[in-house]
This record gives sequence, structure tokens and C-alpha cells, in this order.
Amino acid sequence: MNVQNEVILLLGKTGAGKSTLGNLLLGRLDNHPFTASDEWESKTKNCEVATFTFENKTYDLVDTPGIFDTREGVNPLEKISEFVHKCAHGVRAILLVLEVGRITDEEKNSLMTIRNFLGKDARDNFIVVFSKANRNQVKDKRIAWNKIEILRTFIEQINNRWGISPNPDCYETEREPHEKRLTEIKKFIAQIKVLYSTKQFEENQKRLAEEQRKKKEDDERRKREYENKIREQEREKWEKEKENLKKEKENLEIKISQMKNYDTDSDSERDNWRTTSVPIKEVSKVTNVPKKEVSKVASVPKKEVEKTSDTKGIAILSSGITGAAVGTAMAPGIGTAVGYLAGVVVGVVVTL
Ligand SMILES: Nc1nc2c(ncn2[C@@H]2O[C@H](COP(=O)(O)OP(=O)(O)OP(=O)(O)O)[C@@H](O)[C@H]2O)c(=O)[nH]1
Ligand SMILES: [Mg+2]
Repeated sequence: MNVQNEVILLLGKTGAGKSTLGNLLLGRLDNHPFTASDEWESKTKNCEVATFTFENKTYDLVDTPGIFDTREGVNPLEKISEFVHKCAHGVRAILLVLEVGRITDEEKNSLMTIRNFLGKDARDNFIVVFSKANRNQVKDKRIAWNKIEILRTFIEQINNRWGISPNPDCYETEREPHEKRLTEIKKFIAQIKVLYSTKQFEENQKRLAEEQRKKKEDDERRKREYENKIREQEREKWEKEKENLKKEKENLEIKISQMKNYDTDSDSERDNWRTTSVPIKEVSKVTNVPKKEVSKVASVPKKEVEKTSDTKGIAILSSGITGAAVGTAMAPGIGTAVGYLAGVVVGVVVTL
């Protein structure tokens, strides 16, 4: 596509009314040369050029695909970029078409995207054109853009170059105000003193690429830092966990060792008890029963007497033997047994 003249670019989001405005600027009401869409879908797929003459000067009016056009195979900014690179005579005006009414986030985004895409140097060439205004807004040129911060800032930066696109629904019936609005836009175009060059565009593209590269680097660095931080936190957590487990293990080992010692102590205590057998002569001494009589009197075999290992047992046994001795003295035979039993009972009661 050859570009022979200074260019007027129509830019904006999909469906904003770029093709419609282009046709009206050319004085065409037949949906030509640019095709406006009657459907929900985006229409313009490639940059299209039409010659436009105003105040004896000829321009190439360029309709572009809407930014945020997500159709397969359409990368609007790439297409616009390719085209701007070919604008050997420079760009005179950039008509940024924004839908009036609700200025949505998408609308704000389209403004920021285009502003960033072309860079600061394009400020001298921008004209904001509000589309889809109602009859009164068209008639009075009245849009409350100054209530929206981003718009106010931008329009002030571009020296209040803003206009209203004619409403195609009532253009023919209310020609006068609509023509006025078109003339205002054309006058703004003619008043623009400086051209936006492909060189400025290329420099801005380089700046954007550099910014993107830096952003990517920053993002990757932040991602790495974040991952390292998470890894470090995990490591510290595991170190603590390991330390806790180690302490727990040590405590358990101490406990096990204490239990082992306790077992050993109990064994030796038990062994002590076991070995604390009471010799017959001691029993005889305590009970005043002759040594050879002790086992007889107690009706307990001699070795059982000696095996008896606990003090309670000895006391009970001694009590039994004493009882038996007393019983024998009182009534030999039955008295021994009765006395022994009575002695045991007394021993149990007293000891336990
Ligand atoms: N009421 C009203 N309707 C408009 C105006 N401008 C455009 N339209 C309508 O909005 C629809 C889309 O307009 P287009 O001119 O195709 O929009 P576009 O920005 O070229 O869209 P793409 O090429 O898809 O990016 C059409 O139905 C137009 O008739 C306007 O100022 N007022
Ligand atoms: Mg279009």
C-alpha cells in the first residue's frame, strides 16, 4: 500500500466509529470507502487508505483495525505499526475516536495504549473525537469529558483539540450541526503545525521495546527473588523442624535410658529382697522357739522359711510362729495349729 501524502490516522477501539467518521469526513454517506460495521463483530481488519482533500491540501486518510480486536490473525497494533513505518511524508493528525456516554475502563485503556504506542512526540498531532454522541451533544458540542481525570489531563495536554463525530442516524436530517462538528475537526487538522515522523515513531518503538525488556528482566528478577525467599523460608522451617526432632529424640533417649536404669534398679532391688532370706536362727531368736523346732512349729518347710524375702512376710511368719509356740504350750497338737493360724492373722492385721 503506497502512502503518497501526509497521513491522518483514525485510531480507537473496535466499534468506536472510526470507519464511520472516516466516511463522513470524506462526505460519503454510502458506507464507502471504509466499511462500517452493523454487527457486533469488529469490521476493519487492515489499514485502509483514502485520499482526503481539505483547504487545497491532500492527505491520506487511514482507517485502522480497532485496538483490542481479538480476532484470529489480527494484531491491530502490529498492523498499525507496519503502516506507520511506511508514512514517508509523516503523520499530520491522529484522530483518537472515543465512545461517549459511559467512558469504560476499555475506553480509558484504549487511550492509554494508543498514547503509549505513539509516545510523547505524538501529543502535537492528537485530536480526540467523541463518537456516538446524542443529538443535543452534537448540537451544542457538549461533552463532560473534564469530569474524567484521565481525559481531562490528556485533552489539556493536547491543547483542547477535541471534537464530536456526527451521528450517522440523524446526520442527514440535522445537517447543519453535524457539518459544524465535521468542520471543527477538519480545522484542527489544518491547524496542526508539526508532523509526527516515522523516525519519532521508531524511537518510541525502541523505547517501548527497551521498557518491555527491562520490565521482563524486573519481573524475572522479582520472580527469582520471590522463589528464593520461599525456598529460604522452607529451609528455615525444615531446619527448625529438624532441630525440634533432634531435641525430641534426645529427650526420648534420656527417658529410655532412665527407664532402663529404673528396670535395673528394680531388678537389683528385687534381687536384694530375694537374697534377704531370714536365717532360721534369727526366726528362733525373734520367736523364742528352738531352732530345730521353728520349721516344725510353723508347719513350713525349713527352706521356705529361709526363702521368705519380704519384711511383711517375716513379720507375718514370726507372728504365726509365736502364735504356734503359745498354742503348743497351751495345748500341744491342736494348739500349735490354732496358735499358728491366730498368729498369722494377728501378723496380717498388724503388718498390712
Ligand atoms: N449513534 C452513533 N452510531 C455510530 C457512530 N459512529 C459509529 N456508529 C455506529 O457504530 C457501529 C460501528 O461503527 P464503525 O464505524 O464500523 O466502527 P469502527 O471503529 O470502524 O469498528 P472496527 O472497524 O470494527 O474497529 C456502526 O453501526 C455505526 O453505524 C456515532 O457517532 N453515533
Ligand atoms: Mg472500522
